[in-house]
Amino acid sequence: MRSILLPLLAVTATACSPDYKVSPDVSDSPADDTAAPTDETHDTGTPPDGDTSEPPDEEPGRPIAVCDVYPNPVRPPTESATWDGSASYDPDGIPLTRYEWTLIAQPTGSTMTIEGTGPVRGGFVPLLGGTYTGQLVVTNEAGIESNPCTIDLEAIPEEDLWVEMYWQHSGDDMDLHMMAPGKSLSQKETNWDCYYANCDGRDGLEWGAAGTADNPFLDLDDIPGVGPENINIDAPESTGDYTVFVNDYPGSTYSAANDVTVNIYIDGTLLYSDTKTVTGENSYTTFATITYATRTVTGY
Ligand SMILES: [Ca+2]
Ligand SMILES: [Ca+2]
Ligand SMILES: [Ca+2]
Repeated sequence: MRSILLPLLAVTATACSPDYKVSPDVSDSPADDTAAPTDETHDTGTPPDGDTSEPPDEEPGRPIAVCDVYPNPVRPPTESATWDGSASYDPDGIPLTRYEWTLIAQPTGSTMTIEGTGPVRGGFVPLLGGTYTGQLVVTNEAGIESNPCTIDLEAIPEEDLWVEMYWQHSGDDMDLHMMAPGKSLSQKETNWDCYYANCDGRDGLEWGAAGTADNPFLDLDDIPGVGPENINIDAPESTGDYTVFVNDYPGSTYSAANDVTVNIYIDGTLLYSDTKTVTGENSYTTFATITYATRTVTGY
């Protein structure tokens, strides 16, 4: 099921090519003419990886920036992507001296940057699901800049149920909670409620059938910042409804209004996103119930 739905999301979310390439490959670009392949110089101007990057904007006298990123999609919050501009070139053969990668778009609630220097920037680990857009400008030894290329990196949860939360103002410790199917909020903060105190890391909680596939895990926990936190389940139970709520934990006092956002993905597709304003301390705000059997999310 997962393998069918992931490409569908990618098409919907980006209007980009659904063809995910995991490494730069200049050898399979269709040749424009019958000239002998010249992989090292790209003297035909054909975009070496044009099916995942916007085509280079050729202009006489300018170097050409060529964007790639892999793996794509990437799995939050643990898998690392690499932005790769090493296929960039100068049609006149002038050496390139500068590669400027910039993250020009990312999901709301994400504050990432592309770190490092040079054409290849690894170690990019998205915490939130969604689209991250990188832009590259290269400069040649003569000081002439290319036009920018851009490429979208999709961060798509692999778990069949993925709940993520972030909030607006730091200094206010919000906690993400999820109740097991069929359990009421009166059982919160027991082992039928997955939250920071009992569900952190890959130990999770034993819910459902024997084995870990239907167990919940809190992958990310945050206290001083603005999140994100996330709870996920590889293969959710099909009986009953999960309930997602947020506790404004009183350990850090911040009683002014704070906007809290919860996003819920089922089978890799974002089905729910809502922002609620939370004020005061130690309140419990219910966001949604999840009926996995019918792949539905009901907001409150
Ligand atoms: Ca927290
Ligand atoms: Ca289990
Ligand atoms: Ca508060």
